[in-house]
Amino acid sequence: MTATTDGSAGAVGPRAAAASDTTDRTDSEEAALEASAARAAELSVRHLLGRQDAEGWWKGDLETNVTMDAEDLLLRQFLGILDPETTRAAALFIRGEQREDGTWATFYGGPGELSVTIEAYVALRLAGDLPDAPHMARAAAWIRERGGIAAARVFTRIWLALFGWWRWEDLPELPPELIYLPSWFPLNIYDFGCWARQTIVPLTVVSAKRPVRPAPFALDELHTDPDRPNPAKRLPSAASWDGFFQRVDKGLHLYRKLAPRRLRKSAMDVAARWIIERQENDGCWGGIQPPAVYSVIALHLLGYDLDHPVMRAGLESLDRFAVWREDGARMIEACQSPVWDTCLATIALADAGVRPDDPALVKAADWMLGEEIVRTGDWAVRRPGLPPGGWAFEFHNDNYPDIDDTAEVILALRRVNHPDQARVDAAIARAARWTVGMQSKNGAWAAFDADNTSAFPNRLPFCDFGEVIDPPSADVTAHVVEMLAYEGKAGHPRARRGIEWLLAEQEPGGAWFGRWGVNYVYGTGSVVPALTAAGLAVGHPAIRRAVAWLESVQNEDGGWGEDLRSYSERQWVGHGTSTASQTAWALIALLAAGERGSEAVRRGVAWVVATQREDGSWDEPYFTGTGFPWDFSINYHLYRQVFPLTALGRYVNGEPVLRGPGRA
Ligand code: R04
Repeated sequence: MTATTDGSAGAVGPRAAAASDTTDRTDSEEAALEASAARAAELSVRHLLGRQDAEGWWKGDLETNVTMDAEDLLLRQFLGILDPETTRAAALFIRGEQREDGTWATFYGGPGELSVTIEAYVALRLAGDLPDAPHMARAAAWIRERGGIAAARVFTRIWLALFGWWRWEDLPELPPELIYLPSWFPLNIYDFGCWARQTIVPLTVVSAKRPVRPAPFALDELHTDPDRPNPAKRLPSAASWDGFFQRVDKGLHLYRKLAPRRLRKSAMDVAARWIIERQENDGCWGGIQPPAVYSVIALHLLGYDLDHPVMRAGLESLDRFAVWREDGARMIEACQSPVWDTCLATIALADAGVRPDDPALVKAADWMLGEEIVRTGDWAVRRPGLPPGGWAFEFHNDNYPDIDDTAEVILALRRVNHPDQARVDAAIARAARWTVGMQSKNGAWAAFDADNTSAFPNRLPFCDFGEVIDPPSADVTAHVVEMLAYEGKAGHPRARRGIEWLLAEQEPGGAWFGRWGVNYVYGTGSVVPALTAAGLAVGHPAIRRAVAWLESVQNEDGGWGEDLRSYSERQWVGHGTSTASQTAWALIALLAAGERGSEAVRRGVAWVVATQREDGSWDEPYFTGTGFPWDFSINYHLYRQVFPLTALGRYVNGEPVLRGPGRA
């Protein structure tokens, strides 16, 4: 969109009447906007400081979709530990998320989704909602219309098979013997992204055991034809990859009958050991809810009683994913984001002018230092010998620090004047060395692993949901490049390769794809500040193209928004209702590109100021984060506070100046 002259700067106060001296008018408008931006930043700082935990961290709710809540109830039903209070509170939440048409979506404003709707429906039946209740009948009719249970994803059908509502025979096979494949062999467990691996290893045990618990009710209303569970199943040509892997799956079904019993038993023992070795200090697995759920089921099937220490800790960790709301509803978080939220809040506060030695920032830095991961993890399978360092996203995930958090924590620590600077420097040195060592062969960085790019896992019929590999992405690579630049290493050959990769990755329209945030606005908002921090001139053609793209998708109201549908439909790329976090990402990029005085920035800042609430916060019903693009979306409840503050801070105070070996 080209700059308009009518302006949307209502928040800044009434425009001066047409003056003959346009320069003066612009200057006073600029001053008014700066003043209101500074006031908004101050309010926001106060709000954010008020939300810091006494231990130094921040954590916003991590909102996803009701499969988390439904599966939590199904798990408890399966284990025989479903209690009325949990059921009531979870059902209250699930009911509140149902849409007008009877369905459940995977994100705010999104379309009804079959697998989510089935799981939510079954959970409500567990809670006692009857099939002929209007909200249930609407859901069931919609489910049948879409092909019923047969058309649901594999995960959903596994959950139903646990109660005999689906036939195990009609699910893809994934044998536990998988765990024996060496790490150089195609489809070995280390070819899967860490989250998929942590989910799949326990599921191989579950699907080998094929447990069926008595169903508390029939579910005929969700089948289109209960006698022919999967009428749509047709075998694609053997010459295609899909056809090939479907035949492999047929072979695996046959293998199930022939598998030597002792081999199978020892494979499951190895899997159990693998799972138990990876249980975190707090009893969870990988810091995310799904692996914990499946690990608890698998271990239970292998004979671990509910009061075995491993099981007890596992079940207690599941309770910690629950957020109890004021209305009595209970929401399950897929994951908790304290490290990520804390480094982003620290950056926001520092860039908004909170002094580097402010006790709040020192406390945050202290807490982050205590979270440093000092032991090796499964990432070392691909990078043996690389010394450990870095940070994970969650409270407890020592097996998997991630590259994104590590880069951002370093950027945050460099903004704080910590009394023990030697300790900070040492932690950063370890973390930066680890990050550099995790560079993939193509010169870019992924979130958790290096060179996790095999094409095979995605081909398995078992893997019909989400991402199952962890290839490098522009957003993570940008954060690493930005960190290396501020560490004074922009000229290092490793950083140069990352920069070259980013430049090659820019799309013809001028934007970068967003893997962990929605979408091109996030990618572009990540890459532009990284490239300019690394010394690329703001006049570089790549930067100019990015600026032009951002300006072209600015909304009439001055903000930016990009709908999650941009992952599946081109026409949504760059488009959607304005949100606080996405507007901030665009502004952060434009400011880094030297556009501070532009009409686009002026209108964007005015939008941020105008939409702030009285208590200094912003609202954001839209989901602007992703676990997996399209399939699994995240509403990070702190994004709406930290990113607008970062943008306002940089608008008011200029680009960040960091301590340490970089620019300071
Ligand atoms: C924003 C960048 C930090 N980092 C990404 C971390 C995201 C944290 O949130 C989640 C991560 C997840 N992974 N896998 C799942 C998941 C959920 C999150 C997951 C979801 C569903 C199923 C299995 C796994 F909320 Br089923 C990595 C780079």
